[in-house]
Amino acid sequence: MPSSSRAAKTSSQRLFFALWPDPVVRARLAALLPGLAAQTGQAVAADNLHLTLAFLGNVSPAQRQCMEAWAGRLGPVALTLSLDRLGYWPGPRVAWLGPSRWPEALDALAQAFAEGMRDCGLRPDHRRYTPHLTLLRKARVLPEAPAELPISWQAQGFVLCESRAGEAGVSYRVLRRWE
Ligand code: 2AM
Repeated sequence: MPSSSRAAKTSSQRLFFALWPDPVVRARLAALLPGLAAQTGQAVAADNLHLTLAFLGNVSPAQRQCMEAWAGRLGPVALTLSLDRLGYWPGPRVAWLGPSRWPEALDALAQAFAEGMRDCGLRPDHRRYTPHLTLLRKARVLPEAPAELPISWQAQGFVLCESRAGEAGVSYRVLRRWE
C-alpha cells in the first residue's frame, strides 16, 4: 500500500450524525433499560443513547470536512418527538424506541444528510429512514412496552459522533455540536 493511502486509512474515522438526548430525556430513557433488559437482551450504555440521522461509516478527513461544511449550511433544528413505539428488528436483534409519527422536518433532515453524503463521495443508506434509539442488543423478542411511555423529547440541534470499538464495547464520542 502506498504511504499516502496508508495515512488516509489510519486517519479515517467511523462517524454518524445524531440527535443527542439532553440529560433529562437521557435519564428518563436510561430508567427504562433495566426493566427491558430483564426481559431480553443487553441494555446499551445510557451514555450511548442517541437517534441516528445519518450513518457515514468510515470517512476520510476530507469527507469529514465536506460533511461538516454541509451540516453548517442546514438551518436550525428544533423537533418535538413523542417516543411512544417500542420496536424490534430480528435481523440485528435490537429492540428500540422511536416515534410512531414524526414531523416531516425529521425526514427532510435525514434526506438532507443523504444528499450531503452523495455530494461528499459517500453512499447513503438506501433503506427507508426509521427514526429510532437502540435500547437493547442481542434481544430475542420484542419486550413489553414500559408504562412510562411516551417520553416527550424537544430535540434541539444535532451532533457529529465518532463510534469507537474498545475492550468494553462500542463507545460514542461527540465531536461537534450544531445548536
Ligand atoms: P443502530 O442504533 O440501529 O445500531 C452508530 O453505529 C449508529 O449508526 C447507530 O445508531 C447505528 O444504528 C447507526 N447505523 C446505521 N447504519 C449502520 C451501519 N450500517 N453500521 C453501523 N451502524 C449503523
